[in-house]
Amino acid sequence: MAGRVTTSALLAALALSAAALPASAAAKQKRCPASGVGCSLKQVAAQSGIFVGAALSNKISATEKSDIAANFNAVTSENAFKWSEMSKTAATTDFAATDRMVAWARAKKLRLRAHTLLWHRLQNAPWLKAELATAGDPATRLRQLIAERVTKVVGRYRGKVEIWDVINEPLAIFGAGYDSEETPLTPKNIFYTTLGEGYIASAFRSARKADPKARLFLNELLWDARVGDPKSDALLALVARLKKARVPIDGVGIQAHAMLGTSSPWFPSTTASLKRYIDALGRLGVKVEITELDVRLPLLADQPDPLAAQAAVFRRVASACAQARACTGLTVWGQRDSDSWLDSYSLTSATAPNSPLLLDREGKRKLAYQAVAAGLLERRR
Ligand code: 9MR
Repeated sequence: MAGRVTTSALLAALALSAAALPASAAAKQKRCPASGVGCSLKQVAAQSGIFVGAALSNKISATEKSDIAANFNAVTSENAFKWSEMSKTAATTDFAATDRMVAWARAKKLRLRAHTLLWHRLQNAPWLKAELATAGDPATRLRQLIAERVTKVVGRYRGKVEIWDVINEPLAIFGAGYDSEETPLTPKNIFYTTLGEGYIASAFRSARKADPKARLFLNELLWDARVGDPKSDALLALVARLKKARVPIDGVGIQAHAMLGTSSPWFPSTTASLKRYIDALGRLGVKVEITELDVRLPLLADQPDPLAAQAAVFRRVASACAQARACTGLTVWGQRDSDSWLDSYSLTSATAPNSPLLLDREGKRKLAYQAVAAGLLERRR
């Protein structure tokens, strides 16, 4: 239960040890068997109708980019669209990296998910706090800055970016509220503390106006996406409020970083519980995507076969997505194990290599790759 997760449980879970990685390879074929054997995830995506993607960082090599084009039919910008990356000062917006990414995704015929327009926790505009501190009316100034950013960025890529993560992680890390105070793990939510929950609706409305055809998502971090879990229920309630207020939200992203140990809440509890949760979101009238899936291998070091156990976690998530009609996509947070953010993140770098992805350091397919394929092929069309 997210409500019961504590910082010490998180840190204890993060302290587990790592394991090495074998790999498996597969050849191409047209119609995939239920096991997915011999198929790329790109072929699985075509057959299942579920988009399968990977996050693309600004830094990766041409080889790794070609991994994405060969294995996936969708891509998410890992960092390029974040406010901190695009606007080093209040007066400037740099489109060089995002232009390159949009052009590349289009050339490779990959669906692009642009992540993200507003995120208070990390990679927010570095100048925003000072700007609001000196504004006569901080709320009016913030409303104006949000409208300007959303209109400028979404408008520039009108018709070229299929999905926007308009809002990222609005809710508190643990529990059901908002980050109203600073804590050691997170700054306060400056958007919420300045404007209240209405900041979410304003951003969605500006985005819809800037590109009426793009699909607009709210992306959230859940430790255990399950009806009855306080944070998961808070997200359901938030989406219900937005829908009731006719806010133009098309979808909800469930990040799915499986970072915690099996002794603490695990993502997801079971395939059935995740499916039930996606169904509950679907009944509110939104589509759902698994947006940032990764599974830290060190957490499974005590298992007889850690790579098989890792594959089983991936399988549970993929199966739930396939079984829940509202689920339209599954994205992993990087391609090769060597690209993962977890190896440089302060709370997880001690257990590097975390090896949380579908391709090993050489780009070979891991057991987890096959597991995602088999899970997604459970979709009946
Ligand atoms: O993968 C991203 C990493 O490169 C950045 O340094 C980090 C900064 O916070 O953000 C990572 O991506 C995050 C994503 O944007 C939102 N959900 C959590 C992800 C991991 O922190």
